[in-house]
Amino acid sequence: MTSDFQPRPADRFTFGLWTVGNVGRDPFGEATRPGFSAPHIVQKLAELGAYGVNLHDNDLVPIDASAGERDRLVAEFQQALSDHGLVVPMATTNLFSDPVFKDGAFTSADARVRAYALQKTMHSMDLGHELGAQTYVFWGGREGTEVDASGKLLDALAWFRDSLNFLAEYSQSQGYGYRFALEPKPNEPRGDIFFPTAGSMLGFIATLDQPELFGVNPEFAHDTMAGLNFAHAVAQIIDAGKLFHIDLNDQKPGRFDQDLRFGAENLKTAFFLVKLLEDSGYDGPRHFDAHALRTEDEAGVWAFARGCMRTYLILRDRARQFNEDPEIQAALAAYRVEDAELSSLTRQFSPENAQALKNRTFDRALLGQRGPGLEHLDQLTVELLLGVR
Ligand code: DIG
Ligand code: MN
Ligand code: MN
Repeated sequence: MTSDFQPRPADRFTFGLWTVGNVGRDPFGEATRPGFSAPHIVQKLAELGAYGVNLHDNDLVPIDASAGERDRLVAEFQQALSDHGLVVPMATTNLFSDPVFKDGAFTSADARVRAYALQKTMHSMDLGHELGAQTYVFWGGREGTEVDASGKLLDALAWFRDSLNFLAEYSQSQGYGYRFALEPKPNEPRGDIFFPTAGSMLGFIATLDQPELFGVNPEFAHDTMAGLNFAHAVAQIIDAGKLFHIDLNDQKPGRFDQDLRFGAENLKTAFFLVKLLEDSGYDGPRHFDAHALRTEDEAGVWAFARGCMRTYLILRDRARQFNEDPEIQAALAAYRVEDAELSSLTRQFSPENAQALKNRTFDRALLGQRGPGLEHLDQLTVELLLGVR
């Protein structure tokens, strides 16, 4: 059956209001396209086959909006969601745009800023709950330093921990039932951001009061910026049972965070990531935290959004082909060598197993001569991705 690669809500593709609403501004230039209203974004994403839309508080409600303005904007957004059948799986707080957060929010050296960040986040959690969000993301864009003489490297970790413990209790006291997803990034906008990689977040979660409420929201571009293999990072997060959400996009290694269209740069890594998500049974949203190139107009924005989803679907179909390809599966079977007797000794420790293993003779030279067939397997994979298998 040839798939039409037409995105459908069942595929669970989501975009943030800030992604397709990106106006093309960058550190060296002004906006190149108009912003869109939240209802317009909802309508267009629904037409493209998306499942949902995510937001920071201030993507929908300006930071200085009156209570009446807030309620009007929320009502209009909810009406559009209802009219077009989109949901809001995830919400988060903008703790990075306003100058008050210029030296951090939860990790600011100013206790008043840390307290204000907690207040702003509680209001944002209230909004997210009102919109039906079940996952709450923390991306600490300003939680970092340019000057380590600040002396807060350990204090910052403690302040961040205290804030997350406080907000987890707030969610429980309100009956919100949030699961929290921590998003790592190595740098930008800060010179160094605390908790730079997925591994950093996994280690930190274990130090929280209620670690079961916390997972990771890894982003393709962020681990790639750090020179890491994103599929490896996601595998470790899945192994830990902590893939609570995921930000998909693309990135040219060694550059600033480009938030490129999914599959625009690293097709092979994108393929192995999609295969990992699908083979592992990940059933969360496939969120594209990306934006159209600054060169694009509105038509380019929607071509970008459609491209993110189509590429995911095409790679998902290639993963199916990979799993059904007899030659690839034969190469994979040949790659692994099983030995029932040795496995019985190594599977479970016992003094007897240890002694038997110590007494065992291994032909190290023979073992070292074995060719695993990885060149053959990788070429088959490349040919599958190039569409000649
Ligand atoms: C940047 O990658 C961050 C912000 O866009 C947002 O807070 C988070 C949620 O996707 N990703
Ligand atoms: Mn990013
Ligand atoms: Mn992100």
